[in-house]
Amino acid sequence: MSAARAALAALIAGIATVGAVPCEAAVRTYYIAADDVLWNFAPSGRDLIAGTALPPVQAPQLGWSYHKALYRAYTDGTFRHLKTRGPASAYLGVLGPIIRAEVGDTIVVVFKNNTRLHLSVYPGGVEYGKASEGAPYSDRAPRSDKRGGAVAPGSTYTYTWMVPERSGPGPMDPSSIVWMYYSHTDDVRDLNTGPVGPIIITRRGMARSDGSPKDVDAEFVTMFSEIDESQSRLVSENLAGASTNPHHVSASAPQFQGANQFFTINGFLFGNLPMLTMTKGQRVRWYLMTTMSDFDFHFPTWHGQTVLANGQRSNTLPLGPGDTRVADMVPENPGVWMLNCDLDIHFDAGMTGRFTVQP
Ligand SMILES: [Cu+2]
Repeated sequence: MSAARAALAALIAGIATVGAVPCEAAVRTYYIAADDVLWNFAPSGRDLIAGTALPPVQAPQLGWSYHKALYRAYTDGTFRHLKTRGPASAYLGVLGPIIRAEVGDTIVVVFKNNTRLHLSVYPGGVEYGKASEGAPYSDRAPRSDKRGGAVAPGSTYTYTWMVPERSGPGPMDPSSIVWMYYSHTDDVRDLNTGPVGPIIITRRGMARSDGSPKDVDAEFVTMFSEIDESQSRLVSENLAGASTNPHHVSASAPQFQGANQFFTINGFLFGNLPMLTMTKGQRVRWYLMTTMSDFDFHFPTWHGQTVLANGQRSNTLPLGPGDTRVADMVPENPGVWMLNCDLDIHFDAGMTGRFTVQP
């Protein structure tokens, strides 16, 4: 074979290889800590939907601020520098950082537990071995694989998750889908304590270098969640704190549970969700999540626009406990519009936010 023909053969072989593996698989590493954060459900002190003061705090409601254990992103494995959230991401609220990957990638989460509780990071949808499941239960796994299910206070643990085809969008899905990650050490109480975040997986060949889908201009993640502070693992801190319990409420007070349950969007009440801003004609993708309480039946409703979900047109979508959904919108109608849960009791309880469509 002549040198020229050999070079041509090598070139053709190279093209074939590139064709079979269109994108190089990436290892995406995230440094995420659980931190004790004093969280205010309505930081403006106002009902921004009604344009009035907040409803009065009625005992035995503690108030509007509670200690929560929240996932937060750090710049590196020293966990000295918190990654600050810009104004455009402030709406994520109680949600942990968005973990992204393209099908074929590997996700590494270095988790530091800065709280006094044993916590974990359990991921929905992706592929993991027992050492990276983040959920402790009787499963015949060796002791050496159990530490990730309940990471001790002050400890660091590394989870490795793979993203095979079955973790990415299905045939009817758009180019990216959402899963949840959350602490599964004490499943029910952990979610009321706080640590939860989104995992966005983009179809192979459809991701930008940061993992976001190429065919979308703006993405918003909203979690419609009942947060029951009476079931939080930090309830004793909240009862003991002068700033969280100024009126010295007792946990044995009648109606304590009902008075400290909140129906929130990303942990915000009464329109305090920071304004979501998009532009007319943009390709906007909404990722919707719920937590798993007995009352986590929600009906996200967009005013002024419509969405496409699984090829069907709607302006309201049903979500049951633990659901995740994706809805695509091309906003056409400029203005300030409400995003709310359409269930009456949740709407009345402040499960409302707003978004702006710029002309
Ligand atoms: Cu609702």
